[in-house]
Amino acid sequence: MSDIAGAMHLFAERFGRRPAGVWSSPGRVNLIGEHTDYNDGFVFPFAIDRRTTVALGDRDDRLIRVSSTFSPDAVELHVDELSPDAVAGWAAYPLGVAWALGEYGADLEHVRGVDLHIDSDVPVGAGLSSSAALECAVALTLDEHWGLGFDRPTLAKVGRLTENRVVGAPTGIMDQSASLLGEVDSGVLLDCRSLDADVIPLHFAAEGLSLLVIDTRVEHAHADGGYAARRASCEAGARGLGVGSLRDLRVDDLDRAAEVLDDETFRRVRHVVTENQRVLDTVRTLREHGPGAIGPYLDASHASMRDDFEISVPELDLAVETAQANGAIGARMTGGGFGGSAIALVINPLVPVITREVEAAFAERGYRAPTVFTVRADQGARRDA
Ligand code: GAF
Repeated sequence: MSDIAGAMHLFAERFGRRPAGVWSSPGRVNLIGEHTDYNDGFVFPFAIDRRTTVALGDRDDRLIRVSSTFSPDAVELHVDELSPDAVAGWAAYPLGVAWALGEYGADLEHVRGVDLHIDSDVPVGAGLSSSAALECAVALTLDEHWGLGFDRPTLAKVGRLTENRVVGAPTGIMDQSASLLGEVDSGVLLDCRSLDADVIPLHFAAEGLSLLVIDTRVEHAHADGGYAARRASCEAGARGLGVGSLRDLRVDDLDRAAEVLDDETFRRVRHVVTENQRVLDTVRTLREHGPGAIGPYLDASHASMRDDFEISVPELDLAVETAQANGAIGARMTGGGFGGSAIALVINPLVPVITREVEAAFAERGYRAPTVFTVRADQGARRDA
């Protein structure tokens, strides 16, 4: 587990002195609203109690040196040499964030160098946004240390630019927004067009509910083709229907869409349009009837991703079906798809039952053993020390 004392200790071990400060930012689970963010739509994620921690020390020169618990070697770069493709590998994330801050107007000519040590307990490749946690932790660290004064929505854009240009994944703004704006026991309803965010209490614990994550351990990467292909289909659908983005369509418009678009593009569009509506319905239901009533929307979201958007994999379907068959309130894959995790909202006594049943179902099919654990909605990015 990543913690503050641990982060300070690791920094001291790597750099031989105490850090000047420690910051952290969490991974996220998306409760509902998948592949809607880059279509200007709605998402409803929450920040989780798994965090990436950055310990920072001052330097007298203008070098940025980054080290990580997960790599033996530190990587260093002069501030003047920051660019989207200056380095490869894990260090591209923190150094890319420093570059992206400059793209958003930070005066990098007058900042001094820093040493950063990065630690994390957000699982990598599980669809829980370990990369956004890293980007947002570094963005907040440098923003506060250098006194840049960016607001959180701008830091989210800095993280997205890093992901798009440095990592090469054409992702939207959801993950970084969840990581920066999340609050304890709450979800973030984000309008990805206006970037208006509404923090909404989830009341899971008060209602005796747990949110189970089932990491299928099928690794996904958004820099691969599937994610970009889905995004391209959405853009083609919007063009074909003469709208700026799929956000401009309502469920009532789908009959016309079916006439104009080819079958595959139509199904991609139908997922996005109905998913936007499901996000709004989920939030309304949560407010009016509590979390125990949102299950049908989670289930419908999964079916839509499996059948229309075609981003699920057999392991995710099995996780969802097993959770549903054993009494989950609702279940769906979460994140970009093609692997990663499913989530299931369950009453507390069913946590061990569903865990056991999912593990048994995976073993029976000969799938790699999944990792099953619960998460809580936690605070977004913050300074810890
Ligand atoms: C990934 C992306 F990073 C997000 O922007 C979002 O598109 C998500 O997939 C799908 O909803 O997490």
